[in-house]
Amino acid sequence: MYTLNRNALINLLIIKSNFMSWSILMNSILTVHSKCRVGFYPRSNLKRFPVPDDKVDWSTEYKQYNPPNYTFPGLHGKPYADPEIGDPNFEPLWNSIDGNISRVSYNGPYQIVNGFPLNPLGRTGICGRGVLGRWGPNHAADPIISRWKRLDNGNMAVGVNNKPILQFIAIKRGDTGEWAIPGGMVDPGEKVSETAIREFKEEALNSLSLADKIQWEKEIDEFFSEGEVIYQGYVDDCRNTDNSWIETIAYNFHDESGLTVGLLKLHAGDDAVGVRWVDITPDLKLYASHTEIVSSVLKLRIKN
Ligand code: RP5
Repeated sequence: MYTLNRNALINLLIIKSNFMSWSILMNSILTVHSKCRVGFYPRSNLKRFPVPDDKVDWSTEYKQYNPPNYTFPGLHGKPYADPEIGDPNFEPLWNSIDGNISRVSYNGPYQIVNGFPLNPLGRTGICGRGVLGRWGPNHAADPIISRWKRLDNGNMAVGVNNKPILQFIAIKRGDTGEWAIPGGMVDPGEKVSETAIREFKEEALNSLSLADKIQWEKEIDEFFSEGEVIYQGYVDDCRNTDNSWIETIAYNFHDESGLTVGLLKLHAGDDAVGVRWVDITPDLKLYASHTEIVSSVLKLRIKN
């Protein structure tokens, strides 16, 4: 159950001021992570140390636990990346707003052990920073653009139990090849809501012709003035480690009439283009925790 601590409350107030309308935050979807506990770590040949379900929690003793340590060498000196822990010039303010970087977790205060932040969801089988830029929380934003599926004659399409079918704009990720929300990482000093809109434009509008892009830019800015926070919290991302993890705020921007962004022609069904309208169905499988996040939009829009 999501507990509304002081940090979460501050974040809520910030979010509320960004949009004209908003909904009650969804309870944190995740109580345990699994996708960041299996197989090889991305962009490495390191296999994660096995972490059985009953040994995920840090409070459970796991004497044999000996995870490999990995920090992607390419992070060194990158403007979006922290220096190494132990570097005398690096004095991060954990659990705080640190200059223009938020090191606050939506899951509440996280522990610091021997100078290293600990993943709030528990062990992942790998320590270090992996390929993530920040130690501790790495903040992302996810825009879920939705519309009702319509037939060629404009009538709403219906699915199981005669219910309307909700669709959202998905992109195909270049790293894992999985379909996902077109989200991205928050730049230092950037408002999370602005990241969501920027990422949508960068990732989903790229397939449009220049003329269409110019026309849509205007429409989209108006459409994006109203959004609803659908989820705020941890993401079960395969890049997470014991000391670095991704958290997100997901916003739903819904085109009820289908007459604005809902008209975007995204080469539906064409996987090669990498962006399309996708039906939100019970068998939908997406990257990281995106299935759960997108499903919560369905719960919000289809009441019963
Ligand atoms: C996910 O990774 C987040 O939910 C967001 O969609 C995405 C951000 O990472 P990049 O796409 O920028 O790599 O965990």
